[in-house]
Amino acid sequence: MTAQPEIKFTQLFIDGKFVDSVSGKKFAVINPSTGKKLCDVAEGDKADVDIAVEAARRAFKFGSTWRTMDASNRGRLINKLADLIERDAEYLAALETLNNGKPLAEAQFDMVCAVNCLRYYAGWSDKIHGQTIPADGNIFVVTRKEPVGVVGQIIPWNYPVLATSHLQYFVSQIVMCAWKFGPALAAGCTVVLKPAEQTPLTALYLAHLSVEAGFPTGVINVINGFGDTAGAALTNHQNVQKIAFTGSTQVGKLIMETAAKSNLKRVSLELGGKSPIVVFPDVDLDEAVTICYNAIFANMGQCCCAGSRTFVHEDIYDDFVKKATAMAAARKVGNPFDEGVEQGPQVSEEQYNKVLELVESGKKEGASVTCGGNKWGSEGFFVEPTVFADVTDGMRIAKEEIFGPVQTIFKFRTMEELIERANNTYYGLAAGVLTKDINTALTFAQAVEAGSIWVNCYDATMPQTPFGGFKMSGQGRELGEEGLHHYLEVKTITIAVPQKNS
Ligand code: TXE
Repeated sequence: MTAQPEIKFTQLFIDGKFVDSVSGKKFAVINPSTGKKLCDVAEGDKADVDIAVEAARRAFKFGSTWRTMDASNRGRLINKLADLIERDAEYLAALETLNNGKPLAEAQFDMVCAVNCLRYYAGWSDKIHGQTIPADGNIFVVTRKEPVGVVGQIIPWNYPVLATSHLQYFVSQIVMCAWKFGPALAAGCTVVLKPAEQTPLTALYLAHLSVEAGFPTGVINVINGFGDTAGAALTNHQNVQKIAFTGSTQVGKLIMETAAKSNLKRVSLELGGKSPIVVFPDVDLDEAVTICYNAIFANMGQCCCAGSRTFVHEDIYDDFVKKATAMAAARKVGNPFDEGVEQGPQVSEEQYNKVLELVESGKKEGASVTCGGNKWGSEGFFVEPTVFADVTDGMRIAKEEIFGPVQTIFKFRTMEELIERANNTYYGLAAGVLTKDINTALTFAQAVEAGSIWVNCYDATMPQTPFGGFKMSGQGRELGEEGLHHYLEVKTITIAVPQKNS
């Protein structure tokens, strides 16, 4: 077992320094593997958000070091931050595992993903440009892409990290930070980030690394705190020009409302999902079962794009359920620091209770539990890998985001019926289709209402590929070139000239 890492930073990070909160208040961070306190961290609130936003505003001011820096040098700083994460990857991975409960091997892989994401956006820094436009009249017109300004970034505790041999994505706080910092800094914005109250530790360590990387003070600020205090203060702030949020659909709605009522700040949202993964009868069954298993069980099921509705063609349904059950039953649950452990605890007691409550509802509503269905162990927030067969569309487990290690398997007969049922959800984050027939794959891919469609793979999200939701799964996209747009304003500069020339 790897030794548990020392917790080095627990204050707020404002204007390049670690400081206590104005109120002096603190809150406990819990180890999800034991349910016991890991440490106390400073609790930020409106007063701290005000100070952090002011620091971010100063850093963004006309003539500041950040505003006058060559774009290529912004890229160098982002690359330097990536280098430092790489240097300290073992420590950071252990800290993530301690705080979030994810298996250490996954956390280690997350570091690679975070580094890749930052390097991708570092490369964009000096490639963000406008156009010259042949407009009517004796004028010369150029557009510039400018940073939107001070950005508030509010993140959850789970988040996905990246692809292994199965093109399988995992989830962590550090990757979430990379997804948020990368495009914002490449665009030239300054940032106030609020990590999830459950998992502030790696974001704070990243703040520490930003000093070593050489970012000017005030460019990166991190405020620990709760959603309805620190998060709401950020969303409500008159001097924050954009909020990038990842979290629940319910809070996403609140964020839009608050943004509209305060200063019409720009908003991008990456919210929940109930993503279908569909299996046609021409597949290699073992491979299909494995892809579906990884799609739902990765990161304890705490993945926004988890393949949480498994639709299997009736011809192979019974065989699929048998194999899926055997696979889930063999999943190794335990201390996430132990070698070979595939599943740690849910991130918090609240999430653990939510998952178990939904599992109970599935039993009551008549789905068949073929594996698991209970809590696991005697301490911490562990849930048994659970498989439900005979799930029907009206059940709560078919409609609500469980966010746990719970596979729900539905039976389908025709493509037409499948498309209707796959789209019968408020969500639209992702979908998967497993088949050897290209026409079947493309028919489904074109018909399903979701932001990412994976064919014969799942969760294959790379820094280069846009990610985000249709319908109530979000607004806008993260990653790829698309992910930059939300951090940029377009300015049109029109210059009168004596005479135009074509
Ligand atoms: O999310 P919240 P929670 C889903 C998943 C999960 C459920 C609840 O189904 O079970 O949401 O999780 C901050 N103003 N997802 O409660 O509350 C909060 O402090 C501003 C899917 O953890 O949305 C945290 O930093 N901010 C999702 C962040 O929002 C507020 C990942 C997320 O918390 C706020 C997580 C407010 N009023 C949960 N209230 C995904 N898309 O991956 C809360 N916050």
